[in-house]
Amino acid sequence: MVSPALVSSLLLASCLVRAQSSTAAPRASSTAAAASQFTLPASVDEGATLLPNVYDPTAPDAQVHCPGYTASNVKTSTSGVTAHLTLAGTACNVYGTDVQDLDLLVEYQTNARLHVSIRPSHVTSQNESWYLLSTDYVPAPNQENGQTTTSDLTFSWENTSESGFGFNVTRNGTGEVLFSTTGTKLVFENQFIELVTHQEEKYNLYGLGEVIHGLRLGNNLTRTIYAADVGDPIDYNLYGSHPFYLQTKYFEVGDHNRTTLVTEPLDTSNATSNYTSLSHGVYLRNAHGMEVLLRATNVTWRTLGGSLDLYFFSGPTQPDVTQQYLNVIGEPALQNYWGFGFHQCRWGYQNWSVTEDVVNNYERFAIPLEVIWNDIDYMNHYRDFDNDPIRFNYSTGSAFLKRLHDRGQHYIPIIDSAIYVPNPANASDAYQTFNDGNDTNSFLLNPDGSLYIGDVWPGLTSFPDWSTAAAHTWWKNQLVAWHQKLPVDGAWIDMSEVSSFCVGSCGSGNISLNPVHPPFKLPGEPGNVIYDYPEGFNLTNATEAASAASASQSQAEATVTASSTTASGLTSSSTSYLRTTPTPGQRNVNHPPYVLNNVQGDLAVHAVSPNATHHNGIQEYDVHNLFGHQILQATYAALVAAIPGKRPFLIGRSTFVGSGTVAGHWGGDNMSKFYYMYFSIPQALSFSLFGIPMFGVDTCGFNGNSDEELCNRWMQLSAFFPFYRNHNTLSANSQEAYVWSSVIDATKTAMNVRFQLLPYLYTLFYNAHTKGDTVMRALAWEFPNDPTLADADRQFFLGPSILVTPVLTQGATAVNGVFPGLVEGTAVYYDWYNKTPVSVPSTKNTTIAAPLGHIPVYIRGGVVLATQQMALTTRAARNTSWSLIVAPGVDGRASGSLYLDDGESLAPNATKLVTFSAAMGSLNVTVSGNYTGQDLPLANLTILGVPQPPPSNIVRINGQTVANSTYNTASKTLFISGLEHVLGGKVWSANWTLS
Ligand code: MIG
Repeated sequence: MVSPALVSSLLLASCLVRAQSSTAAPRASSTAAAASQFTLPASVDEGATLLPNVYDPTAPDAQVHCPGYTASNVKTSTSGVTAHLTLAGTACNVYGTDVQDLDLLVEYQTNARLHVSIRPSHVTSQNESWYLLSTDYVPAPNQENGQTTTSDLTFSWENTSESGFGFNVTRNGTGEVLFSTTGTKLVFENQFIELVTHQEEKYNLYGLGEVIHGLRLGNNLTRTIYAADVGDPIDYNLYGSHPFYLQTKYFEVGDHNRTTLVTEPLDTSNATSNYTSLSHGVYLRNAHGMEVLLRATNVTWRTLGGSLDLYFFSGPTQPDVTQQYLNVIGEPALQNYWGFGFHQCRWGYQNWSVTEDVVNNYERFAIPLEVIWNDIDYMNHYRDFDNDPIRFNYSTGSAFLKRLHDRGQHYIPIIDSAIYVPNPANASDAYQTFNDGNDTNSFLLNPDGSLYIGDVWPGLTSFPDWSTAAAHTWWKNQLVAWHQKLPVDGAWIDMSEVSSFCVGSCGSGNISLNPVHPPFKLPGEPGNVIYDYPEGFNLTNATEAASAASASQSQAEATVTASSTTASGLTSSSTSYLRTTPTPGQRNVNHPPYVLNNVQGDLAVHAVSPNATHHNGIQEYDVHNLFGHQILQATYAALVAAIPGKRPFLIGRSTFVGSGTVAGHWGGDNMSKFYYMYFSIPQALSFSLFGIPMFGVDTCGFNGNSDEELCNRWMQLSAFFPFYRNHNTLSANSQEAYVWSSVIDATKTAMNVRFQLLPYLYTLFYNAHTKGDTVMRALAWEFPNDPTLADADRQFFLGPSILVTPVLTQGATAVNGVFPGLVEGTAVYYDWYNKTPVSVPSTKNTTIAAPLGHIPVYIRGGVVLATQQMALTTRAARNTSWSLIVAPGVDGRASGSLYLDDGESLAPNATKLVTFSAAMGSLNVTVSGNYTGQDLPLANLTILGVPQPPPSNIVRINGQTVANSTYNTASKTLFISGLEHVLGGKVWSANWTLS
């Protein structure tokens, strides 16, 4: 096994090369940098050497050592159960101090939602309240109309002499056991909770994010949940925390007892529709660092604190589970229409004119660009709410933003989570944002009540304390005041895990050194040049690849020499690990006895230390995973204050349960590699389950250089993700869509589809916001009766009706994919581009031609799509005339809906809902609502899959002849144009019927 500490140092090294102690390095992106800046030594960010518990052969097994609990005083009511749990023997104190007495509360909250809470009896809101996750931070749903007699689920329990108290959650009707702890011991300590559950072999779990992994989590994975600032390592903890899973069980039809689970890999060529599935969801409402151990026949939950606050959702389908979950945690925010336009960003647009050049280049090449972004380059020495006075001054910027706004374009800046602490010895270093926060007690503290000082880009920094109302007000005031100087259109929140580049409060005695340089080199600084390219770059760009490879080799040798003095011993067999043992009644928050498999090792590495203290007394240890969520909530409120009445555009890196109610998310620091392009799909689908549909990744890749082929494929793939942004790291080669001519064409081709589908995408978000529907969907969710789709994550549906089958590998000219239901005769598909029905293949897995520049996209039959046309901005696109595509399903019918409003008001005063239903040669359009802003002409209508020309080509609307139809024998489409004048050129102004 590779040492985890080494893994994390390698991960860091992929982007950030550690600087040697005390050598001054120039600032990569600030021309105003002080030449003689102090560089923090690399050692400031080195924590204790720890061996994760899951890899520690000497770690005690709590199931062996601990006594479990005994239930007593059990009371049953019509809506639930209460009981007392008492430690069933001598305390084991294995990774903390055992809690003697627990309260069990079981609530049948609704017929689909069961709540099981186990918490210490002695805890109150005053006394060790950290055991309970405050509803101020994360809502907890209440008892509604559920009853034991009508519930879909049943809770049962037992006391055994072997293991004490255990419980089962069973699905009524089928009798399936969904969750079972019986025969295992409950362990409940002040720094460690363990709940072991039984699973059938080859169980299908999804969710438990954030992680870079295939969609189906598999049966041998440790899912650590602890917010981490790290560049997208595979299978480790990452930025966000989502302790929720979806489980799907497949059965054979006719197996009414649901006794035989379908788990074997099935022969995909002849799978028939003789299967069915049932899904349920489990949510652990706990914000502590935790681990979910997925093993062959067990799933074990371990947390570093809090309580067991479990919610079970009965489904029985994935859409049901997601709706039930989002009903508890909050449905996703309705997005601005313009947020669905194309976004260009990079780290390294050094000033306003470089930034505006990018905008102009997009225009020059006639590629739509909706939003231009700036990274930390714009800041005055990396200080929030403070622009560099020379490179990004306010007057030039305001004039630029006015030009953008006049053209219907927008501007989004990054905002970092840490706040610079000015050097008290230097009056010219004054920073009002810090002073205001400090004066209002808005920052995190050391345990002794002094200011906690860490390190991020600007140097030594403080961190907002979101537990205080004052911090929210201060943050809002800062953003509002800054917005008056520069009318930005939204915010991009970074480093919110919350990141700090030194272990502990490293700056308390060192403020007079500020501003200091981080303890590593930024990309592009001497000794940290990017030589990495996508897979296959040596095949397509041999000469450039060869020189990059030799340069990269010499850099690697230099780096090894430079770091050997500090990194020695990391892999040596004599490594001594820090192991802590519990002290009765006390917690060790910096080094808890149970060691998570944290990607950064020590909990304080690249993060604010667990013993940082909030003004309400709570330690960071207990709320670490919430910082990223709370800064999004604070920023959402601040944006509403700065831009009244408008929906905030907000993207965050660290998210928690419920963040989708205020923000979207990007996938973080991926690499310019084909395999990261693949991972964007399971990452997006997981965020569908988490209720954060406004998701996209750094298109063309963040770390490393991109290339023409990868960027070509990726610009096309991301066009089908809700959040569509190209973003790049500092000093990597440019990768805007106009850099390569084939990418220009490929981008326009895919954007053309995206723009036509914008009204559909917007309607999907409306349904997500109002009902908890998903936007990007796994094939398994749309075809729950096909077990072969259980791990399908190289294709996806956008909503129910658009199937995307992208090329994800280098050098390919074709892609393998499935058309779910096509062979079985339960679905039909039409090629997006030529609208031709897809012919039924002889095998399920089909090879689809996909030369560079072509992304296969299909319409799944059964839908009526209302489309508009591509324009350079969504504002212009919203004013183009409409088209309708009628794509019949296997039964010859099609239906659809269209939601319209002004696209930006928080509470629109007028909306419109249009519904379509088509069958037997006629289409009914029903309109409700008062919004008239998109009552524009209908240009044409295309009916797909028409087997032969209709007997008459006369087209009537509301009985009146209006046009003729044209039949195309090759594509089997019926095309009707010349409809511009129907309904006076206002197609959604009234109901109508076409025949
Ligand atoms: O890792 O602000 O994920 O998108 O460009 C450096 C600089 C800090 C991390 C973000 C990335 C952003 C970068 N930031």
